[in-house]
Amino acid sequence: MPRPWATAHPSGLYLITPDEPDTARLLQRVRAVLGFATWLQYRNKHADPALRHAQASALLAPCRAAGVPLIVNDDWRLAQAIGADGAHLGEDDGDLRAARHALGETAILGASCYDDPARAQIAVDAGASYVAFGAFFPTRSKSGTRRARPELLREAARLRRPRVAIGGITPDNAGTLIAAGADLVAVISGVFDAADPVAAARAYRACFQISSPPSLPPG
Ligand code: TZP
Ligand code: MG
Repeated sequence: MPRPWATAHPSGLYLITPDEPDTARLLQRVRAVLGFATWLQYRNKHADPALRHAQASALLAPCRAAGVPLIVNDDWRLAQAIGADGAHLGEDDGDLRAARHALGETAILGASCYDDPARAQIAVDAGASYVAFGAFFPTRSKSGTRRARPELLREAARLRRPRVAIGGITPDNAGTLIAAGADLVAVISGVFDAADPVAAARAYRACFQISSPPSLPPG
């Protein structure tokens, strides 16, 4: 019996929140562009646990209203506590198997795989429903990133999981990654630091309308 997250074919803009300390302002910024997103990830590297809980919780209602799954970065326990749709874990964020067990088989569970295809295979075996690679381009949103090549996305097709590309992605460079097999492009600054975030979000979306057949092989 296939699991729902294994057969879904998400594609488009995977929007990630900026480090916004003001919750009302965060909601305002997210609401303006949420309609262009396929998924939303709550990420705030500067907030304390109480603020992270409050902000993640506050995002649930607009996400539900827009039909956009909410994924919590770094902390599957927070995702579980607020009833989010999933979690995204990096190498310092604990055990994917434990997260899968706690969140259940329908949760979206993502793994940062950086530039490492072996890590992606291990993540899938441990229950990841999607794999994320990057940074593909220079970014100011995260320090110490490892540079990934678009070929990695091609090679990762064999995992038969949605492939997320991240890192310095703009509407101008997204096409290369989509052509290489990215199902979703994950973006912070390209939307939230844009002079016109709505126009920017629309432009990412358009990249997929131009060049995106479902890229997962039937299974
Ligand atoms: N992981 C790799 S690059 C990155 C993360 C979280 C930051 C992406 O942000 P931006 O602003 O879209 O480059
Ligand atoms: Mg993390």
